[in-house]
Amino acid sequence: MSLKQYQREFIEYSIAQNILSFGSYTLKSGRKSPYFFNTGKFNTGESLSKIGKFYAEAIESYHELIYDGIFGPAYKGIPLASSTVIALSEIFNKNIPFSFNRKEIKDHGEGGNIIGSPLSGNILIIDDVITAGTAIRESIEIITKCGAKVAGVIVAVDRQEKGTGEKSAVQQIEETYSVPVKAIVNLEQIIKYFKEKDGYDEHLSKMEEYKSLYGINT
Ligand code: OMP
Repeated sequence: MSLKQYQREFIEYSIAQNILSFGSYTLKSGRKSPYFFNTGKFNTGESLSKIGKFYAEAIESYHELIYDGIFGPAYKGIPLASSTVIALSEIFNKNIPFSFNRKEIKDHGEGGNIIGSPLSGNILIIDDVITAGTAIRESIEIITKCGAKVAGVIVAVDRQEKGTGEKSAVQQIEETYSVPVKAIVNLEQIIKYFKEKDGYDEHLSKMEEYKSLYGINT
């Protein structure tokens, strides 16, 4: 699987900004990982503008993503999805409705847990990272409860890890809900990038070791 220009730029920018970092991290799943991708570090005007463009380019490149609206789950999905709809408008001239949820129950004022465009039609979920798929399943539930349909999911990084069985979380979600799940890049592509560059041998061997423990066969 060759890397497209925007995927290369995405990896380079993420490393330069320490958004993709290396060390020892305990994941939500309890697994200990030698790398972590933190979209919370897209925390300046420039970086949000860039991440919006990376998502928009990825969405445009996957023709199986057919959607009417975009949903960004609280909290990390909200700035990601808002940056993406801006990029879709400015670069691709597509004016896409956007909504997000609040985590807290609100019983006064405008009420309801969905803010922004009403959730209806085919909704594309934009989220940060997929590991075991728990966060994505929660978003799918929110959308279907509102009576809308999930058109697909796009994340920044697919870590390509086994879910509850031998299949990856992405494969399980695709099968269970019959929706496409895509990423700007996946672990295999990050590894490929490192193989092409000098100076990443240490990261590379740790990532490959981690992949052999928790990764799917790619
Ligand atoms: P799952 O719900 O297991 O798919 O894990 C995805 C969530 O884990 C993300 O929404 C993040 O909150 C967090 N996460 C990262 O942000 N970056 C990583 O590299 C790994 C994780 C993680 O904990 O698995």
